[in-house]
Amino acid sequence: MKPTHIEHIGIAVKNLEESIKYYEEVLGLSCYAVEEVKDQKVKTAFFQIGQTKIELLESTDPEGPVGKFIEKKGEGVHHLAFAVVDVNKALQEAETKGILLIDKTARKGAEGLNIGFLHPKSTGGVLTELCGKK
Ligand code: CMX
Repeated sequence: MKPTHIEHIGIAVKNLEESIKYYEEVLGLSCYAVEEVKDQKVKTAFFQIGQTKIELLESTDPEGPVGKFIEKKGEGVHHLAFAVVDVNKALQEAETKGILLIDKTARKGAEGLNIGFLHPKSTGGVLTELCGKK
């Protein structure tokens, strides 16, 4: 599938507004978008660094993926997202290579991108997202 770059790094936080302060005031980045992704039960904030973004994730539901993660592990790096040309093709390719898929086909994520997740149990403990425009 050969990803072109790291599209974003997802970071689970307890409080979006509080966490944005660190990225803006200490690192000097600026938050260019805040968006709720209802389907994923999160509110997100984005920062751009070169080709890559930082995506802060605050849970909107304790039973959602980020709510459960925070409860179990606390704040921290939640997932790594690779940019691929065609998400559905990349998911199929991963499955044929024995990777357990969370999403069999692409769905819509933040910023209108197509996304699909690979299960951390088959990727060495790293929740992996594939994302792209196609
Ligand atoms: N990174 C690494 N491992 C993780 C993880 C993460 N983010 N989240 C859960 N796990 C691990 C758990 O620790 C657990 O390991 P053990 O069995 O060793 O304890 C295992 O995965 C299964 O976890 P679980 O609690 O039984 O299962 P969950 O119901 O929490 O589901 C997962 C885990 C990854 C399948 C689920 O979080 C998921 O479907 N994630 C994809 C969607 C998502 O994360 N959306 C939020 C971001 C959306 C966005 O970027 O816009």
